[in-house]
Amino acid sequence: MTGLEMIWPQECKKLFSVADATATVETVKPSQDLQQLSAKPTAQQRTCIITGANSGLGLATAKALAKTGQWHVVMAVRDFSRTEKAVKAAGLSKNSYSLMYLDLASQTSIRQFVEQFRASGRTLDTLVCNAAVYLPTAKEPSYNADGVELSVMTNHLGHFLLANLMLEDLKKGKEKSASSNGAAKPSPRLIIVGSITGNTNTVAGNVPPKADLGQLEGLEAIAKGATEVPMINGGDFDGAKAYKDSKVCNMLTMGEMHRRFHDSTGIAFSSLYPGCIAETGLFRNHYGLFQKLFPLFQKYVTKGYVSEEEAGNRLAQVVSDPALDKSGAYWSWSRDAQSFENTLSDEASDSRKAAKLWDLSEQLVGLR
Ligand code: LMG
Ligand code: NDP
Ligand code: PMR
Repeated sequence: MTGLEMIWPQECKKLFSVADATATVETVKPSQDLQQLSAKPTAQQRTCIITGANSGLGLATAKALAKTGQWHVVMAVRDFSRTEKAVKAAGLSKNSYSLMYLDLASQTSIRQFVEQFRASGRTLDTLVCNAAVYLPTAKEPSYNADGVELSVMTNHLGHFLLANLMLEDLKKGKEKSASSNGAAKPSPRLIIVGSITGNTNTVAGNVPPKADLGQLEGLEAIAKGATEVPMINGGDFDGAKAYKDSKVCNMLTMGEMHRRFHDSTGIAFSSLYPGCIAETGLFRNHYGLFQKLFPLFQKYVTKGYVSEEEAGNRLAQVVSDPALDKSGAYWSWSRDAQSFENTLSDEASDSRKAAKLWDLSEQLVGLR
């Protein structure tokens, strides 16, 4: 491992968190050295970026795609040494993956990531917005350097900005494949991981606290200049609700992208609930007792449990299975592991709310 590889994440963290707050600190230039750390995809491979690919669902999906030999996975992560360890343990071959630094809690880091990806000259076939934080035991909200609550920023706004910026790259990928002489490549895909707990048309979605974005009063307040607004609906902080709300935003964003861009770009936008992967890092902030009992509850009571490996195969299917290329779809799997298109809750499929969320989110990430 080179020195740069070891210091890069720490250095970036410092720079990005300050840069967002003050806008006066110099941003980090794309580094040639950093790009050389990573193998490039071969001509036969397609490229898939996965955010938060160092653990849980993201890592399992990276493994499933890498082992096909047809995919090169760009693991967009904030901790290189942990990712390297995970990759070694999984035995991924050198040219099946590369690492790029991304902190979704920082707009600067997201823009830097996109710049670096472009500087590497790669073509993008699929973007998977997978990373998330869940802060169920926090009594007080945490904010990023811009004063935005961390679950909203990481899970929704960070991915909203990334997905919008990378539309350009996905479109280029499509143009390239159309003009190449080889066999026609499948359409590019943009996948945003959703969840059952954000959907109130299910039992899981009715466990309190329930998702409810209200009329987006909290986001409106931020757009008018407020900082440290804890909840999207303007209410008091509740970490479990903030997570479920962010998942509703993920699913609304997928639907809105489909309505706005599918016909003109040919990109397939989709979301999914991969099953309850009850042992991932997502629950790292939950009580110890919860971490012990929750997998048992899901295995033996709800029967909604899936292993990381199975969930990774499911998301990999959404990335690459020709049968799952429908745009605007929210995928789920039945007990016998068959994929089917599921129905979103009223709120997660509300196109008026999606349009308002889009408008406010654009303002909050400086897209207009
Ligand atoms: C909150 O607790 C926490 O306070 C918060 O921090 C956060 O974690 C949040 O959602 C996350 O939860 C909520 C509370 C809700 O949950 C609990 O306290 C229960 C924890 C359960 C976790 C595991 C328990 C394991 C126990 C059993 C172990 C089993 C071992 C198995 C061995 C088996 C061997 C054979 O809980 C409640 O408030 C309780 C009641 C809520 C029930 C709500 C159910 C809603 C159903 C409504 C249906 C409505 C219909 C919908 C329409 C469906 C349409 C198809
Ligand atoms: P994990 O905690 O294992 O994975 C989440 C990943 O997100 C980690 O790699 C984490 O990186 C990364 N991440 C967190 N914050 C940031 C950030 N600021 N910038 C970049 N990356 C970040 O959880 P899961 O694998 O369970 O979660 C993956 C997705 O699956 C999430 O979208 C979740 O909502 C969804 N999901 C999970 C379910 C489950 O039962 N577990 C069910 C339904 C959906 P780091 O290690 O650096 O913190
Ligand atoms: Mg839930 C009936 C089916 C079912 C399913 C599929 C899930 C998935 N859960 C179900 C039911 C219940 N859960 C019931 C009846 C209860 C009350 C006992 C319950 C409780 C519960 C808690 C406390 N469940 C939880 C929590 C969490 O902290 C998790 C959460 O809400 O995170 C936001 C969670 C989850 N249950 C799920 C899934 C997939 C989660 C993980 C969160 C997610 O990614 O959406």
